[in-house]
Parts: sequence; C-alpha cells; structure tokens
Amino acid sequence: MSMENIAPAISAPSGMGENKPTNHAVLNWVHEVETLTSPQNIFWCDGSEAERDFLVSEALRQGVLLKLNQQRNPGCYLHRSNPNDVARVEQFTLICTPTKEEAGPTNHWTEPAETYSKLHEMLKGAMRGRTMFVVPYIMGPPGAPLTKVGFEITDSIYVVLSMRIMTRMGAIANERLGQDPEAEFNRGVHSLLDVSPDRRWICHFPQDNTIISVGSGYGGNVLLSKKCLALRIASYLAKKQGWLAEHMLILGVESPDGKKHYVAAAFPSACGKTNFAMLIPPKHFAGWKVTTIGDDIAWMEIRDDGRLYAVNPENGYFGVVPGTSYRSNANAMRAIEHDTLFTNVALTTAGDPWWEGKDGPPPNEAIDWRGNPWTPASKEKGAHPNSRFATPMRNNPVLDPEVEDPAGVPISAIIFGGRRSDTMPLVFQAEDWTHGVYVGATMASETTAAAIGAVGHVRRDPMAMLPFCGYNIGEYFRHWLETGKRLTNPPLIFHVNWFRKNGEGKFLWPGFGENMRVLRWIIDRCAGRGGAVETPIGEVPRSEDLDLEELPGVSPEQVRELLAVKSEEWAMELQGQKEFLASLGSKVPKELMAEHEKVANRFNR
Ligand code: OXD
Ligand code: MN
Repeated sequence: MSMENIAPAISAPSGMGENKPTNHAVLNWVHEVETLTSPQNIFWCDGSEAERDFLVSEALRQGVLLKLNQQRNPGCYLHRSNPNDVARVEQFTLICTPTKEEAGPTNHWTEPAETYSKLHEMLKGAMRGRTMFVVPYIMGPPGAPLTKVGFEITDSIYVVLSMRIMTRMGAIANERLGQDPEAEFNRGVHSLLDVSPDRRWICHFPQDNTIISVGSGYGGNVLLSKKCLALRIASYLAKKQGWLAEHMLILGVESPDGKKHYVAAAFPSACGKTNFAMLIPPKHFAGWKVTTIGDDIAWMEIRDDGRLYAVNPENGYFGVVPGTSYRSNANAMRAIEHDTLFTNVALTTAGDPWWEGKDGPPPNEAIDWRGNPWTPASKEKGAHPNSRFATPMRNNPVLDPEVEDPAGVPISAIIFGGRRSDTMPLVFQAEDWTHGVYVGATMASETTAAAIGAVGHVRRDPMAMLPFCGYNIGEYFRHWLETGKRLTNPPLIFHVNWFRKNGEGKFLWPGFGENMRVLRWIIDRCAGRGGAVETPIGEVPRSEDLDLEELPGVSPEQVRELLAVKSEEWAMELQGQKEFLASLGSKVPKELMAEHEKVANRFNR
C-alpha cells in the first residue's frame, strides 16, 4: 500500500535523541514496535530545552508548525490539523477488555486479540521513512504515591512537543520506573498513518495498561497521557487499586481570613472547567483568592484522616480557545501569551493567533484554521470551535503553590455540573454521599464541539465520565459508593448549572468570575455556615443565602428563576434519570435506584 509520507524522518545532531531507558521491559516493547512499524530511526526524548528547540525548528521546516509573531507571542506556534481530524472520535474509541460486559453499556467494545491483530496489520511498516519518537513521562507530582509512568511512541513531532507541555517528560520517568521489568508503566503507541477517518481508532487495553491510537493527529486522540491514560486506563487502575481518577478540575479558594478550601468539579468537555479553575473573583470579593491545581483531571485517594486528597496528574492545560478573552478569563489569556502551542486557530496578517470571542474587533483579514483567506464577512468561523491551546501550567498566574505536593490537597467539596437551559437550579447540595453519587451518575449536559457529533442536545454524562470511563459504568458507580464508605470525613457534594436560560433563550446568570458567588456559598456550607432550604432535589440557597451584592444586571426575578425547582420540569427530569439508569443494565447499584425513589417521593409528599 502506498502512503504519502506526512511525517518525514528527521536526523538528530549527535548527542541528541539518545535518552535510551535502561528498563528491559521498555526496551523490549520499543523493539517490538520498531520491528512492526519499520521507522527510519528512533529518537529517544529527554525533555530538554535543546531538544525542544531542535524539534521546533524541524517542525517549522516541515510545516507542522507555523511561527507566530515572536515579539508579541514569544515561544508560540500554530499547528493546523487535517480538517477531517479536529475533535475526539467517541465512536472510534474502543475499550478492549476480555469480555464486553467489563467494558459495559457506555463503551464501544471489541475483543482484544482480534483488535491487536487488526491494529498490528495497520501499523505494519507504518513508520517507514519516519522517525519513531519515544516519549517517557510521568503523570502526577514527582514523588507522589499516585504518580504513574508512561511511554508514548509516536511518529508525530507535534505530539512530542505537546507531550512536553502536558506531562513531566524525560529522564524523570526513567528514574521513577527503575530497573524492575515487572514495574507498572503504560505502553502507548501512536501513529498518524495517513490521517484517514477510515483508519482512525483509539484503542485501550486496560488489562495490559496499553493504548494504541492510529490515524489521528488531534490532541484528545493522540496525547495518550490525557484522556487515554489519565482517565480511561487510570479509572480502571483506580478501581483495582482503591482510588479515583476523575474528569475534574481542582481549585483552591482562600477567604480574606486566610482559610483555604479545595474543591474538585466535574463538568463535561467544553463546559468551562478551565475558566472555573482560573476564576478571578469580582471586585466585591476583595481579599478572596482562587488558585488552580488542575483544569481537567483529578486523581484522588483517601488518606489516614479519612479525607479525600487530590493531585493533578498533568503538567499543562489543553484548553478550548474560542471565547477566551481578558473579560472571560484574563488568567488564561496571560498564560497563553507565551510558550503556547495553538491548534486550529486563525492567523492574522501581523502573525497573531485569533479566534472568535477574543478581545477587540476581529481582524479585517486573516487566514482561517484551514489555511484559507478569511474576513469578518466569511461564512466560516476563523478558528475551529474546538481549536485549542496547549500551555504549561507554570504559565498560569494563579497556579496553586501546593500543585507539586506529593500528598495532594484535601478536597472539601465535589461539584457536578452541566450545560442545562432549564430544570437545573444554579446550585444545590446533595443530602449525603450516596445522594451525591446519584446526582453525579444522572447528570446531563448539552453536547459541545469537543467531540464529533451533534452539538446542543442533552445527553446524560455520568460524572462527566461518559467518554472516559475505562470499564463498566455500573461498576464505576459501585466504586464511588464503596469509596464513600471508606471516607470518614467525606467532601460535600453539589450540583451547579451556569447555563439556565429564560423564556426568551437568554442566559440568566453572567457566569465566569461571578461564579465566585456560588463558590462562596459552597465554601460556607463546607464550613458549617450558609443557609439553604430543603427541596426534593436537595438543599438550595435562598436568594438571601447568596452574596449577590454589586451584581448589576441580575434582577431578583432572575435570581428566583435561577434557583427555582419546578415540579413539571423535574417530573420529566426524574423520568429521564430513571430511564438512563435502567438502560445501563444490571451492574448499576440498587442503592442508586433507591435514591431515585427517595427524590421522586419527596416530590409527592
Ligand atoms: C478535553 C475534553 O479536551 O474533555 O479536555 O475533550
Ligand atoms: Mn476534558
């Protein structure tokens, strides 16, 4: 089969690309992949700056990266993906457990041996004329008990440069792994092949701690550390090893009296996790500080004090660009001013990146994400709706000082949330852990551009893990319930909705920094303060329980609407929740159906 070589081999200067690990299990596996894929050469990455500079220069030469205006955007580059390859592909994402039942009703499953053999067929000779990069990395703070080692083999320079931002990459991984050939590490193999949608598969083999991804160059499909390892494989390992791997941001909130709480929040893709994690409190909240531990993934375990502690396994943020502005997220804007890799944004004639929702007027002319001329009159968007930045977490001006703490940070509250035009109040608190698990298990959100498929229809997305749980979702709920039993000092559980609309389809809540008002109520509840009323769905603040001072443009009527629990809407919602749980089969814990009954009965009282 002939295939255009979209990733021609590079030749490294001597002394570079030679960071060969010494663990024999790694060497044997790399050798197997080499034999299969027949690359022209192997580049063993060390994560150094010299290596980055060399790879950037090669990527520029090959057109994989375009240089942005270096005066105004130092260290920033633009990558354009193949227009057929711009988001995660859930229908081609497979969980290959020995039985279909282990993957469960929410995953696409194929049989492992057969899948390996199909993938090996596709990978045969796939790296001919290409360089095979071996990327060693760790997920989690150095020295943390939860930290995991992974290796990604790839034929994409863009992947290497992105992994350098998103993970702690290089010698640190070889050191952590050591010499023991039995030591746990993740094997990730990625090849662009010819970036054809017909041969695009993202395959997970949880029992083998192995990922094989072919035919894509888009971040979520190919930065194997992130969705593939840190969520799908990690969720499986977490269940086996007694911890939690979750699609959650982690933030710290410090009140003016110096008391600090950490909260973890699960929202589906492209629902504002990065914005929430970097929230800037409004003026009215002078003295309050919000700091970021992570913007997408939390690994959490119980410590001796019976509390849940979280670390962010990642080292950078892979955020949605459109809509990011100094108004919506000034911290993100400052983070992406330098040393950032943009994918699929527009390019101005001055060499700046541009996207819909950026501050200021749109440029009179630009090149769109596909590389075509663009003006404000164009029908197409300048930047793809799922265009992304990859930026080191060190760029974040409000990075939490404890982000490297191997012990993690204690979690006071867990927040679930989604994009819902109706039904869901701005915030409510679950009765207890089990009810909270029910709230998370049945949460729903309107779909976004983060995955291929229709945008804007409500889908149930349990704990925001629907596309990311690496095993049977019923067992996953069971694991959450079991974890609750082991927590003597559990976090409180909340649900939020920033996206409720009025009858005219206008958002009722300003969101962004003003979400601080909700966060404050949550923290008050954790501290044993903060009023609420009992409703059938849980405890909801009255408007006087929220600090709404200096919030122009939100009328008392709007606040009532935001906090309303309407029984007509909830009759439908509860029906939907019940049907959803029922559709997930016999592994769903009976306790969750019992929670459903409890809520339904409270409406009937
Ligand atoms: C992401 C996603 O990229 O959830 O974080 O899709
Ligand atoms: Mn995500």
